[in-house]
Amino acid sequence: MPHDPSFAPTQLAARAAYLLRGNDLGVMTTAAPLLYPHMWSWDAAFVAIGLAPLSVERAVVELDTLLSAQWRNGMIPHIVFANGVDGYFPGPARWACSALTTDAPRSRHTSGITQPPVHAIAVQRILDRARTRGRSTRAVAEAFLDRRWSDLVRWHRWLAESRDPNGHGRVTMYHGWESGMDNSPRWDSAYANVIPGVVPEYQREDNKINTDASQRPSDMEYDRYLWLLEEMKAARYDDELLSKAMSFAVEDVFVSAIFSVACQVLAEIGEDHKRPRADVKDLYAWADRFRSGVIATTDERTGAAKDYDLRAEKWITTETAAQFAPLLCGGLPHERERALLRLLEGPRFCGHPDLAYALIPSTSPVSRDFRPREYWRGPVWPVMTWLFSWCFARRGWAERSSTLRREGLRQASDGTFAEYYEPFTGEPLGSMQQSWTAAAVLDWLG
Ligand code: 9WN
Repeated sequence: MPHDPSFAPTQLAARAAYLLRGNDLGVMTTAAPLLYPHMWSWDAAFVAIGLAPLSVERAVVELDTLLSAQWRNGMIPHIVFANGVDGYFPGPARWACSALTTDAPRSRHTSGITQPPVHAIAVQRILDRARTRGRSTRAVAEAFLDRRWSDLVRWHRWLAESRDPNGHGRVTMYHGWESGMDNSPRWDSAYANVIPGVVPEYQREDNKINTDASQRPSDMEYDRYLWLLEEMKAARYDDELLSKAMSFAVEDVFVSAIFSVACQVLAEIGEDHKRPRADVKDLYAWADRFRSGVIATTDERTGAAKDYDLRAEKWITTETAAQFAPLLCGGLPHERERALLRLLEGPRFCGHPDLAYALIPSTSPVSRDFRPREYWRGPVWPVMTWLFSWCFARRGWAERSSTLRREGLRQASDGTFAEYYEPFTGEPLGSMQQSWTAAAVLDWLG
């Protein structure tokens, strides 16, 4: 009989736990050992979800570290830099946050942009795990909530106010990195209108670590990424100035759906744990506003969601996983929701006959933008599988949720814990030993 190279669940969970231990710097877990040697915001939330079944105490430390780098205006920055660690560009010197704004923390170096707000989901998972433990562990989770509740609400308030100043119910992003889906075809047209001025000289680090150029964004894309940093620095990271000055400004429908879910989750936690009524009320109101904002973008026939380019004043229609944003937060009329589920499960996405696993590719294999190896332009990202699977369970779609979990685990059973996978061959790509991939596996098996 041929040898099956895949790991059994207990072995896989043990390896995932070992990986997180290896990436642990003490109070923060690097997103990946070589490519990403610092703490990333949404990675940290997923890491906390993976740590929770191992140690609620350690999971709480992860979120505490992240929140201790929160900006004065409420923003959670997309990177919290590990002290004295080099090897990632752009690093603290290039961002220059604390030199440019008093909003940035003094005690930690951070980047000057944000990332998707999945943190309330992590808090929920920590509380879920704590409930199954002894009194002292439950007390650790409760104390965390006491300590950090107002910071979490402040974070959500910043997104609702500073990043949706006109009350559209959609979160505005000033950099593709803020979406977490850096080079998704979703952003191609908006980036085409970014004309880089003089970008101070720079050396990429990522392509020294991942030397296969077909797996990472191009140099042309990097020039734009770095130019946007210069625009932000010129505006001293000031929320109001950014909204006028940035040449890239998009309403991100996927982040908006995540935000709606996160507000709902946090409001429910607030109710359960007797937090201030005014906070809970605001959170429910934001959950509703952003759900409506997502639904307003959807196609009447298919239910597919769109992003909006504020600079070009144009809707952005692409065939990517972000089309399914309404499935995360709900709110579509019944028939339209069924149509969107058919799109998800049909041949343009999970039902494509050539897929190695029935999982959601970042870009549809039938789209002309599809590149099977190129980062957010095609590969399957395990952390996305986890997010959809968790949201589907919450929506009451147990079978859909467990199908994603089962397929996600089959994919991960190669034991590489890759950042992303080639959809047809199942080849692991990007960084190996990626923390959030291990975290997804631990939550599924925990
Ligand atoms: C830029 C850490 C991060 C993820 C993002 C992913 C990638 C960074 C990069 O890695 O982005 O933030 O250098 O490519 O796109 O979602 O949080 O894992």
